[in-house]
Amino acid sequence: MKKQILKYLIEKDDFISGEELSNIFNVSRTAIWKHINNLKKEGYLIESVNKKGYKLLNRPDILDENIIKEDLKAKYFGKKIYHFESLDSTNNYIKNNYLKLNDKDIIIAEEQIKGRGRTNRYWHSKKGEGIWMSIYLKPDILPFKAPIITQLTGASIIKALDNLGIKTSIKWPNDIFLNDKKLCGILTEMKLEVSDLEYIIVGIGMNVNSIDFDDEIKDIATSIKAEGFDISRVDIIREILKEFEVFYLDYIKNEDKKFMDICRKRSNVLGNDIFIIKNNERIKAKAIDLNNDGNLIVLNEDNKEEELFSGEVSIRKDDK
Ligand code: BT5
Repeated sequence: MKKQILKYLIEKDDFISGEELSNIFNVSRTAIWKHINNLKKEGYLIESVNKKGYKLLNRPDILDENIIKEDLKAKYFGKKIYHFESLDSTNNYIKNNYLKLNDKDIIIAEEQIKGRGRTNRYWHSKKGEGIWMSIYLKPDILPFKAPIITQLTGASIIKALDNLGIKTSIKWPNDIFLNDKKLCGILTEMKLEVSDLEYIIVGIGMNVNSIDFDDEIKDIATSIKAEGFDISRVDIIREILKEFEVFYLDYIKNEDKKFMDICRKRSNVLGNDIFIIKNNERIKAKAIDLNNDGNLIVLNEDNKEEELFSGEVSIRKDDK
């Protein structure tokens, strides 16, 4: 009943009287009042005005499965969302529990104690400050077709944020930038069973509400809020799942890679001089293209073309 009342308030988007609600749901006005009070306790901001009734002003930004599902446009992704107050890492959760999970399940944590970036770098993931989320995938594809899913995810995030009025760029292979600072990182991992793909984990870490960053990242990181936008984590997750679903299903079913167009168009490295960091070595090069395998084509110092695979390579845009 509470859920139905909520749905009604969302759709109405205006005042509705207690009497009208009690007629619609065939319960007393006191019962309606109790449900409204419970919704308020859950964090829903509901205005009550004498003679006018109730109006929903704001929904809570809790990453609870039911709240995300309320207005979710994705059909498959988000069907099952596991939401935790705290985890070591959402990617680790999948690694440790994959036998109990199903294809396309989503894991979200309000905080991560040991959030990870590539090569075990620490990923700052404070409570309530961002989206710390992993997607569990069990596609029937060959293992070599999996790494490009990092690019697919990047394109989905760019599109999702476009839909919300935030224009970001992508730093190959796995960073989303907003106003020249890192907003989001993607960590794609996979498990092989002999030579077959057992699963893929797509980990997404996006700073949303953070204002004060730890010293280690304060010069390089930003958040949605720090750049002046007021958008809820729930809305961002809904958009990401919607856009990811379209690109992912097209890729798995038809090998469609139109997401690579977005990665090229919104790349902040193509055409620039960069430094490639590989095994602690720093090599100067110029980024010239991103091919349809998701690999970066660079011109090295001898003017020779080289294809970079995302795996263990980092790039810097300048000599920092
Ligand atoms: C990444 O690695 O950018 C991938 C980050 C993926 C995090 C998600 S959260 C959900 C899921 N569960 C996990 O445990 N991980 C995934 P990489 O390209 O290696 O970048 C790591 C570097 O980014 C660090 O060395 C810092 O310099 C910087 N960094 C760390 N935390 C940051 C943050 N919150 N915002 C911006 N930059 C950060």
